[in-house]
Amino acid sequence: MLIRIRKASDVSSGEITAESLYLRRRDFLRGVAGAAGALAAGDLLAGCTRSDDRASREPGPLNAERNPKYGTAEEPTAYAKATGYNNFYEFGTDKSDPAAYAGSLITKPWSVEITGEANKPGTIGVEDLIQPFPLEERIYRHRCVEGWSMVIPWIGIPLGEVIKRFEPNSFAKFVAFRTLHDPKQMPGQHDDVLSWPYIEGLRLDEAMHPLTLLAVGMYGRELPNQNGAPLRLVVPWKYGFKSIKSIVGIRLAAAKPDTTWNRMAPVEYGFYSNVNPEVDHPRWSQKTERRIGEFLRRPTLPFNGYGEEVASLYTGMDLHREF
Ligand SMILES: Nc1nc2c(c(=O)[nH]1)N[C@H]1C(S)=C(S)[C@@H](COP(=O)(O)O)O[C@H]1N2
Ligand SMILES: [Mo]
Repeated sequence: MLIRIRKASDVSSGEITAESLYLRRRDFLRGVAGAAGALAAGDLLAGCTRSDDRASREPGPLNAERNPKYGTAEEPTAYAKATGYNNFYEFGTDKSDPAAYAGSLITKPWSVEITGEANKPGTIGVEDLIQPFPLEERIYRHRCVEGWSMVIPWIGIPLGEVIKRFEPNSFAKFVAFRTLHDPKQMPGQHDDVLSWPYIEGLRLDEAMHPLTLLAVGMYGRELPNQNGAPLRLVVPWKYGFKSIKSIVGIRLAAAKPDTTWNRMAPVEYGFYSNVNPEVDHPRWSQKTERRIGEFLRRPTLPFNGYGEEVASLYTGMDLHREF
């Protein structure tokens, strides 16, 4: 996705020449058109060793202005962890599977179909979908229902701004999301560990909340495939599984949509799935978490620490029952 390429003045000319020429030659030899020449961004990629071979598979650079209003001052998790310890069952269920196998996903070109209760539905390429909006960098806490967490500098745009373009009508109360379903590109879909395609949903007001991000990058680069390239949701006050990856469909809905994990185990995974240390998973406590890269567990915060921003969305609801 050629969105915003780092300005030439941001890197030394030596880097540009050596690496982009090398990549262009490789792309040419492979017959791949339009791939961005990846520039070194070593300062952002702490903990990541680079070799020519590895660099050629790294996602291209992406510039975005940091938005300090939304986000944490905490130190981001090492890039190698954030891109090497993943849940993306379309590529296998081990944490190392997505990094090993997501190379088979073709993310360019990529289009997204917007359907349902909207005045202006349609199918649009991902570049055009996000082109009108300035990319923002936001450092968010990211907590999996399994009890680990990370701090990730995402790059994206507020989902709400995107949804407005399609003009939801007065029947729209929810937003449903769908991941690509193509077992040829996503070999994990040959197994029925989950029902495919992976689907998720939000209430419309959750989707329109300014914290809710449609991400196209992380750590100053485009999204690696294992993190949900080219387009994923990031809902930082909910458990990680709500943040659906590699989105091909967005549907505005009048009725509450089905979600993959709720369908699989309704007693364990509710529609809301807000991070809540007071509501344990039936098989384990949710009171603490292990921040990847740290040794001791730390307490889990209500709404993952974003309560000031989002608690008002749930006034009057019993969050033990509507979990
Ligand atoms: N399509 C799809 N989206 C998905 C998943 C998945 O298996 N398939 N796993 C979810 C889970 S359980 C988590 S914790 C996050 C992990 O995101 P990360 O690998 O970028 O940290 O992605 C979520 N989105
Ligand atoms: Mo998760």
